Amino acid sequence: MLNSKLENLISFLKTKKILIGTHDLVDLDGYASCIVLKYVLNHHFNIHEVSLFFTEFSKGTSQFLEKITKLFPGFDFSCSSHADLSSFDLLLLLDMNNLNLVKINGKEAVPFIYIDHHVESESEYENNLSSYNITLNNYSSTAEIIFDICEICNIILPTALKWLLISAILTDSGYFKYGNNHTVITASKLLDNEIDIQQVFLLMKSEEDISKKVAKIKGLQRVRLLREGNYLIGVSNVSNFEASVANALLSIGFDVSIILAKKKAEYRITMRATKQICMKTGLHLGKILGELSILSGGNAGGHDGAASLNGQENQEEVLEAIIGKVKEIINA
Ligand SMILES: [Mn+2]
Repeated sequence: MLNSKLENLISFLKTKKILIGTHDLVDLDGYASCIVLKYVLNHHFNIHEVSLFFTEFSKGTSQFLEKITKLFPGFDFSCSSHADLSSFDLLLLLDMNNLNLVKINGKEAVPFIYIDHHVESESEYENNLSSYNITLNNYSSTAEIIFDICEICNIILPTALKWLLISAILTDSGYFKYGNNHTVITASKLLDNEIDIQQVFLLMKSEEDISKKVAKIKGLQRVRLLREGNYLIGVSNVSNFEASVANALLSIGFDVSIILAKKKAEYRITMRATKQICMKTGLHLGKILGELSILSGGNAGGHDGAASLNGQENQEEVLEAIIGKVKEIINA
């Protein structure tokens, strides 16, 4: 399927002026996928009017970039954070499937295409050229899709780009915890003599922020334990680092974690579930939050074991509905 989609997409892109971008708080998967796709379009398909655009980087991405730039001093990892959309024909949006997640002025006016691995979003936009979208939710990262594109086209990537892809795959798959066979096989193809996995681990190790540690501890102090048979659900709240808190709850023994974080004008609910509970019960957090996003007046997205929702309204109702839905599924 990727083969035929790719052929159509490439012939459509041939004559276009393209801007490649990803969601805000750029993570490694979004960053690596954009950089490598630009390389592929430039070097393999001779499409040269391609620019990159990134908004704010996540802390992890910034730390990683600092280190990888030192490792490959000759390689240009830089990118622009300003883009005048009026000079482009098309936006290629990677690692996202909801236009709201990208912060570019005037984005509504430009035709766009997604390349992504998340569950397809409910929202439809007039300017999405949906027949060209490549959305494969059986992939654990967009980087794997981009690598498959390289393989289909027999492209040999420079070592620095392989570093980016392997790092992106490791982050998004939670070091294979959320991955599948394809994830491991792709990683093994990327690891050649020039890349040592221990060196990659070292580069990806980030210094843990003291405020993140405090958030995790507070999240644990406030946790509400709900027991459903042999399953444990943890509900808590923090102001920041909700994803880390959600992960921390799983690591101490909860099967499902639900973390509420109140932001300025909105609230965010972040959830995690173990692979085991998802496989045994059919629990799919991305679907649950997707269904409740209308009630929240916001948007949601994610996978079976990891998902989040940004809402403006009905915070308590949404939270209770999530808990109810999780109980219903795991008791069915
Ligand atoms: Mn991703």
